[in-house]
Amino acid sequence: MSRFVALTIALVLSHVATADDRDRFGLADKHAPAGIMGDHMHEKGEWMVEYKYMNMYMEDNRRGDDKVSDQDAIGPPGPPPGIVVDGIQTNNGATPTQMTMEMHMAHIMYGATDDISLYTMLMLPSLTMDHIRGDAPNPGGPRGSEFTTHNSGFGDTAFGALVRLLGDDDEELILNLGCSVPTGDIYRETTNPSGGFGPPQPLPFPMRLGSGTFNARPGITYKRFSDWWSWGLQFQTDIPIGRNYRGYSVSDEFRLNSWTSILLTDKWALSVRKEHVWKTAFDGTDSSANNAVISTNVEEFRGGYWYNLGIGTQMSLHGHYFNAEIVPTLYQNLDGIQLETDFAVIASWSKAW
Ligand SMILES: [Cu+2]
Repeated sequence: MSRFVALTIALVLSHVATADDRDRFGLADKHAPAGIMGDHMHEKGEWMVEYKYMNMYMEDNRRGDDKVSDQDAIGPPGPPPGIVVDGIQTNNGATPTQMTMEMHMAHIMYGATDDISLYTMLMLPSLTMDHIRGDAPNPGGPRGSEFTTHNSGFGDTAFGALVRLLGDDDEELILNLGCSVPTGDIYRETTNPSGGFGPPQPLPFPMRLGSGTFNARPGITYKRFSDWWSWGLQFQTDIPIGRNYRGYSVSDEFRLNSWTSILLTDKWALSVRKEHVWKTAFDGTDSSANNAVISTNVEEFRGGYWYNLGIGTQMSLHGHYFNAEIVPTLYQNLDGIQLETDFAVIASWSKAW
């Protein structure tokens, strides 16, 4: 009997010891879901490299939170520039009908101290937009004919420092002192709208690779860890400083995220995330916006509110970390007329040493 008691005590003690020895910040939920950045620290001297991929799909136009047919998005036949419907200018020369925004990201992190991690992120966007033509003078084709534009290259480069303000065994508060530098090209021309016949036109706002400004990107993250689950809350901003050389600045952007991750095992987690996104209109006027014939050239048509849901999984496999998420947009209310966001997929591989 005493042997049984001794064995039981030994087993309980060993289990407690295991639970205590378990590095709670090193399990499958050590990073937030794939759509989140600036959420975790590295200990002094530790490096991390990550490749992250995102693809966002946008199809059909929306005015406020109402869907608009392609024909209504073009607007009634008439001379450019544009026709006002319900107080809102529509397209006239052409309308976008679909866009895919692909992004390749290279992310490097380094633990400068146990409470300060430095990071940088290189972005390679690849943007494709399909359109149909209106009835403005279109040497490229008649009303209803289609054309596609494409752009890719370096985007803006993000870097900054994450500072741990609070941290113990089960919670963390992390301040993100982030910024971006304007390495992305904001002026490229195309003759696709006119089928190669007309003069080159600058690509419109959503097809540009960067903001053209230095941006401040402060953010703050709170995380709480339990034995088999964790949750987090993050407020992250992206605010252009001044105006770019073409005379405008992109949206101020604010994101509020909350998420919960559940550990199925120490190496495999599932997550649910809710995201609110607010964007303001662009400021200033683009000196190259020679027409307002298409909604994607209008500074006032860049703002809005989006509510996204993220369903994700994180996995730790032989020192490699995988993070994937599918993010449908559940609600959106867009300023003016814009392409609506349908969903995004985000996936990453990372390794720390
Ligand atoms: Cu990291």
